Amino acid sequence: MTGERVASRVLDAYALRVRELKRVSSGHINLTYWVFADEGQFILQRLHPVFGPEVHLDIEAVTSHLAAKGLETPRLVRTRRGELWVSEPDGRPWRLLTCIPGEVVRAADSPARCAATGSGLGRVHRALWDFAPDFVHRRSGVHDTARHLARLRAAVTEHQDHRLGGEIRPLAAEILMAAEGLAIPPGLPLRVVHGDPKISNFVFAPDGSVRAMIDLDTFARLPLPLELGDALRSWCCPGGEEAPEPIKIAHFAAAIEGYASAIGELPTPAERAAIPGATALVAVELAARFCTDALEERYFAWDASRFSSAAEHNLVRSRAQLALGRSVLARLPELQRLTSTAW
Ligand code: GN1
Ligand code: MG
Repeated sequence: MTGERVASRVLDAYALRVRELKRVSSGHINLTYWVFADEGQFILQRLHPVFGPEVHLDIEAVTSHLAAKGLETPRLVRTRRGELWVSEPDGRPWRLLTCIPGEVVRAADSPARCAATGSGLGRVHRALWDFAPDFVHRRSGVHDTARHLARLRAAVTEHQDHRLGGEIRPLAAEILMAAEGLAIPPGLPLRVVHGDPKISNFVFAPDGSVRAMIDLDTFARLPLPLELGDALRSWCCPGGEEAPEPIKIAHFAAAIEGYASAIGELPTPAERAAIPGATALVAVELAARFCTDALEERYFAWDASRFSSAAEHNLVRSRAQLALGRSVLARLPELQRLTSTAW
């Protein structure tokens, strides 16, 4: 059965009069549809196997907390039977979310955009600072860099005869070299954070401010610099995630100022100081993940209208993230100065 037919069957579980269903293709992970109903607009998603259905209990807890603190957030819509998700016969969970109207962008187009996004992320972190959820769903090793690198090494060994091996192998070697010595200081506290704060996971209001964060499957306790590093590696490249461009310093400065002004004195000096290094770390780690997927072709969604295979697309993404990570390392003292003056 096509995704669309399963999607409309899943919608029968909800008390909605559906008018139209449209595929949304921007995410790399979950299959997503935009639902137009008499009752309003919604987002219907089939969960990627990397997440278990119990993640919805966490989403419900986090979004209740955010809403109680006055923040806008998508909320899970319960089925007619009061359930938070629907299990399909194919075994894959689906869920329906309210839709936050606004603009979603694939790249941060200006320092002002970065300042607004920094302030939006800071507000979310601040609202979650005193929140102590018992997360039911745990996706371990999200930023276990050593494990991502080990996977890349194993994939290189396993896929010796890959048709793009001549391009992928040297790139893998460069990634492994760039990753050497990259780490955040040990012993940093764990904070409740979004877990995937890339630019396309924010919804903007017409005045440019952040209305809400979306893609709520990844909330977790993480060292704060890794969350910020993931954010900044995404926000500080106006060409987008696939452009092999160096980090944009003006974007970084605006982002970190926006974040600092919203979060205030909550992060410790050690957490703040680790942010620039973590930005390089997450970029190189993501380069490794994309490179592994260039060999394995099984994890990230890819765009068949622009590339002839997952390998080609992930190779481009991997190169871009490596270039970004290297440029962060080259400008580290400057980024550290900007970070310390932001607070
Ligand atoms: C994935 O689902 P999406 O596209 O928002 C990935 C993130 C990566 C990101 C890179 C669960 O996020 O970890 O940083 O792609 N999500 C998962 O664009 O692996
Ligand atoms: Mg997303």
